[in-house]
Amino acid sequence: RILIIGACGQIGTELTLKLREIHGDQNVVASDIREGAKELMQSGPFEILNATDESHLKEIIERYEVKEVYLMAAMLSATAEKAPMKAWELNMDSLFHVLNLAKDGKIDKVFWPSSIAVFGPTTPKDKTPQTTIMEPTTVYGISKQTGERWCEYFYNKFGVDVRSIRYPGIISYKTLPGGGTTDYAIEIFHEALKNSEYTSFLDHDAALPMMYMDDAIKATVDIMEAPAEKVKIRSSYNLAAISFTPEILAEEIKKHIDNFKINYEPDFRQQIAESWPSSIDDSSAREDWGWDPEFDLEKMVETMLEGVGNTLKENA
Ligand code: VAH
Repeated sequence: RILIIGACGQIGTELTLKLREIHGDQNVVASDIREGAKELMQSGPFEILNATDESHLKEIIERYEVKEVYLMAAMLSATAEKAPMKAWELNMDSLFHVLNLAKDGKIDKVFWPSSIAVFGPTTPKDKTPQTTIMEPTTVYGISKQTGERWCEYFYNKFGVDVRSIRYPGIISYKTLPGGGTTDYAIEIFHEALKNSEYTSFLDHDAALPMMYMDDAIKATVDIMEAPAEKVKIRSSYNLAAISFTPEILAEEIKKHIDNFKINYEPDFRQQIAESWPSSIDDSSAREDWGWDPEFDLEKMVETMLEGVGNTLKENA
């Protein structure tokens, strides 16, 4: 069976539903610190699990005969700045528990998400290379950079088959994100449809690498299904799809909502965004395991407006 830790989060929710579609509902166990979306809770096994509770994690893995683990639980960039030690504990202890269980032969394969947050203000910003200067200035980024080093160490030293992707900002409508710097690119759709106006917490020219959820899920499934010998990088792969600024995103939304108005009131998250790349070179992922995104800016905006629009109607 497969276990997803952090299954009720923004990526976890849709990853769980996709993996249940592929492997069968009963073969994918969802777990999180609290219950989640109805569709997720009703479609297969669920366990309340604190990702830092090693003995409970081990008990669940043994009880369900879990062979693959997707560790999606983490405290994201903005929230982590408000609780550095809690963020470090959650992001790192959970990873050590999973890597050690894999080292002990309890798990055969691990997915662990990294982030473009591993890059910092001294990293080349445009088409950031796979291997380059990494001096992250956020707690979240430091935890992801350290996590990458440990994933590669457990692969090299103990043969643990752990695979990782540096997600850019992920855009989706089924589950709201929790505490990210890129969340403006989701909030903007809800506000545009409700009020035809949005005040962005990032400045007009804050360019960031982004990706529509379906592409992020596709990359996650693809890297986990790739033959082990094709996964040459065992720290984490750069991944890219779209790069845009709040201004460019607003212009695209205006093609659908012509009276849409955007304002800019940058807050502390502007400094986080400025420390990150504006675009990513993902040629290694394309070459090694065939990465190829489907959603460009136009298609993402159309899909988000339709999806958020339907959600607002359902909840009206
Ligand atoms: C965040 N959405 O904003 C996450 C992601 C690259 C951004 O890591 O913290």
